[in-house]
Amino acid sequence: MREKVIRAILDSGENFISGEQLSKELGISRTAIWKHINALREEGYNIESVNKKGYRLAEKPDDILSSENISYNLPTEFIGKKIVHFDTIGSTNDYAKEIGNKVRGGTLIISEQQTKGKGRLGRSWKSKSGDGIWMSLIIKPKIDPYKAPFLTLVAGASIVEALSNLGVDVLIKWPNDIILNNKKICGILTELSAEMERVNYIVIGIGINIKTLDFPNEIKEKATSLYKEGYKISRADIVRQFCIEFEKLYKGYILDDDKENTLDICRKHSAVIGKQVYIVKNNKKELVKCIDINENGNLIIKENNGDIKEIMSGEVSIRGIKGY
Ligand code: BTX
Repeated sequence: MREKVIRAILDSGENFISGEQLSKELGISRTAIWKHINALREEGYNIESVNKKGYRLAEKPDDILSSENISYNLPTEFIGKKIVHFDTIGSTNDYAKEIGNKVRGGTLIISEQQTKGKGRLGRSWKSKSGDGIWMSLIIKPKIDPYKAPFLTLVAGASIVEALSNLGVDVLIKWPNDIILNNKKICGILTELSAEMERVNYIVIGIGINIKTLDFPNEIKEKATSLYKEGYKISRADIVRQFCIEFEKLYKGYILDDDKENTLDICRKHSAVIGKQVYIVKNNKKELVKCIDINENGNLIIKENNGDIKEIMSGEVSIRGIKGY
């Protein structure tokens, strides 16, 4: 019901909508309307109320990651149409896996804070309250499991496009980091639930640092946020743009086996192609040159002895020579 109340207020734009009209349209008492309005104010909506006129939004609810704010008028078919929003949670990926079998594809789990945010290979992801976008997208493509890792690139390319639409140019450090000014602004963690030949669901976890100004010592040198780099962009706008861009690339890949659009973005915005990097595997690191990303989304590297090799995501970490 709260969602219906805020939708009615959003729909009336700059005009006031009276308590009486809301109560008639929604079939609940004026006291109930008043209670919902108070709860919405607590969530952060700046709702003005004027005697004899009613309610209206005093300002655009830019930064609220609630379902009603993000899904409202979102021009997608299914990505982001259902949003589950938490104030705090262990990990949005873990929660997504709990409900993965039960919900429809496109469902997005978002939390203001994570107490056990996860990175790859058992690493942790700092997710302070209100500082970023900590979200997990559940998708249910009818594909063979081996095709799932490419979706990390689809997600990375979608973030590049989403941020570019909002005026921020970022690079992708293959396969799952997004880099701004040589520092990590976003990480992607893709998890799969599958049988031998069938995907049950895939969870794409995305953490984007938005407002953090002070990072803990252990990541100070390699992490950054949009605010820290001088970009004050609303979190809701980023999530909405991400949903739009992801749906385009995702449909292309799943329905038409189109990888080119994603690969194009990943290559053009690569932080590693043409560069020397350390490939880290089982605590050993080797200096190699990155040549390309091939049609399967794997990284092509040249070793010191001249050998060319193909590297699959998931098996290695990559470190730059200087900086991150
Ligand atoms: P990753 O393993 O590539 O990166 C994790 C590493 O990044 C950490 O070991 C640490 O050095 C560094 N790090 C930790 N927190 C941050 C941060 N906030 N900003 C920059 N660097 C950091 C990348 O894994 C995948 C991260 C996915 C996070 C999302 S958030 C929503 C979803 N839920 C969940 O539990 N994980 C995903």
